[in-house]
Formats: sequence, C-alpha cells, structure tokens
Amino acid sequence: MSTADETATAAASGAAATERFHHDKSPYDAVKDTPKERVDLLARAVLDAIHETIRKHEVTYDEYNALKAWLIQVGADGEWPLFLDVWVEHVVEDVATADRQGSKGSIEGPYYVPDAPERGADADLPMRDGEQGTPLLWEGGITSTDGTPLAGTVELWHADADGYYSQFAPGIPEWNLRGTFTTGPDGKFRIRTIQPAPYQIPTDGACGRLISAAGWHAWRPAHLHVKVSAPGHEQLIAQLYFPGDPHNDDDIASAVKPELILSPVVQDDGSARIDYGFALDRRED
Ligand code: MBD
Ligand code: FE
Repeated sequence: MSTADETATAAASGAAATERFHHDKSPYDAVKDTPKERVDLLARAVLDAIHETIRKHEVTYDEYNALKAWLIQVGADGEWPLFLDVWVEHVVEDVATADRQGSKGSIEGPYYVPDAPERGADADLPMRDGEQGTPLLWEGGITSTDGTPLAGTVELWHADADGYYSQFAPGIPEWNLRGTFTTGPDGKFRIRTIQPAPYQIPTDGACGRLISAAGWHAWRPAHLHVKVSAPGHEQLIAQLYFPGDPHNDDDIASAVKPELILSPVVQDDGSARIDYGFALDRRED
C-alpha cells in the first residue's frame, strides 16, 4: 500500500540517519575531558588490530584500494550510523550494561527520533488508517528492580509491515509508529500497535555492497524499539522480538537476547496480546 518500495534508497535513509545523529548536541561534549592517554590507547589499539589483520592475511594493494573506495562510499551514502550500529554497537551495549540488575536492554540503532507524540498510558501508537499488520495489544508496567511501580515513560518506535521506518523512508507520515506513553504512579501501560515486518537494511548502498561481497544477508528479525525512563532510574534502551522469526538466531546486528523474545498470545479476533514489562536499575548519584 505504500510507495516506499519504489523509492526508498540507501543514500536517502543514510542521509536522514546522519542528519538525525547530528541534530541535538555534539557527541564530542560528553568526552571533552578525556585525557590524551585514553585517546592514544584506543586509537593505537584499533590501528594495531588493522595492521595485524593486514600482515596475517597478506592484504594486497588492490584490496587496500578497494577498502579505501568503500570507506569513502560509506561516508558519501551517509551510512556511518548504519554501519556502526549494525556491526559495532552491540559490543558497546554489552560492556555498558554488564552490571545491570534490571531488565535486559539492547542497541538503539540508527532510527530513534526524540519527542514522539505523547499518548498517555493507554492508547494507540500513531498509525495510518488501515495500517497493515497483525494488531498487537501490549500490556505491561514499569517498576524499580525491587518491584516498586514507577511513573515513567515508554518511547516506542518500530518499522511498518513493509519493514520501513517513518522519517527514514519516503511516503510515510512523520510520526507513524512512533509514540511516547507516560504511566501514572501504578507504572501500568497498555499500547495498541501492529506487528512490524522483519527489517532488511538497505542493499543499494555501501553496507549492502559489503554484505553482498562477503556473501552475508541483510536481515534483522522483526522488532519493537523502546526507551524506558523514570526519575531516579537508569534509562533502559531495548528491543523486543517475536518467537519463530528465522533471524532471531541470525540477526545482522547481533542484538537479540533470549530475555527480549516476547510470548504473544493469539486472540480469537486474530490480534496478538503481549504482556511484557520493565524493571529499571536505580541511578547511583
Ligand atoms: C534497524 O532497524 C536497527 O534496529 C538497527 C539496530 C540497525 C539497522 C536497522
Ligand atoms: Fe530497528
């Protein structure tokens, strides 16, 4: 029903993701006090790993030049956010959340947009009339790790039934399938949406070129993205998955964890009901 199939391009999606990344504040601000020694250590470690790969596998000049051309293309296509979030972010997330007691999280990926429309605690995610896809009724709550209910927010964003995200593919209303749900003191929310399709990263840009040259596939399993926040608690970024998706075991972005797979119950009317809540770690400061 959408026209996105005809017109979605890697370069347009990449440009939108790159623009989004730069939009709010400079990513350099948070590291402005990093000592030279740390930068030196990390830069050297990355370069050492590259040098080691070249020696070990006897990389040729032709291969070096192909790499140079490809890296230039990643930038030209605006695909650095995509490349990094697909192949690197999952390890950063693992390291960052190693001590977490509460719910498991996962990577944010390149398609979050802040300030999605506020819907309250019990509402539909913004969607088109006749939005395609199996209807989902999602009930859950936000608590602290000790079980105390928390007034907070669940920001939810996901692809449509064709696998496209609003603001990153053409022809979709701005806030389609993006919303903010604010809970009362009981922490409870009830959200109605549709089940997203598995997502194939753009195949016509630099990342797609690597995938086909290496004989990989471009798929992520169907997923819901969330950011969950409550005062005095660590923000939780997660993704939720659907059982039986063939790419749950083979996600290009390595972002699936068993704790993040939902257990939908199919209702008489064909819709699916899910029951999934979040326990947030208390913030230490
Ligand atoms: C996505 O939709 C996504 O969630 C990630 C992590 C990477 C690419 C596309
Ligand atoms: Fe996604």
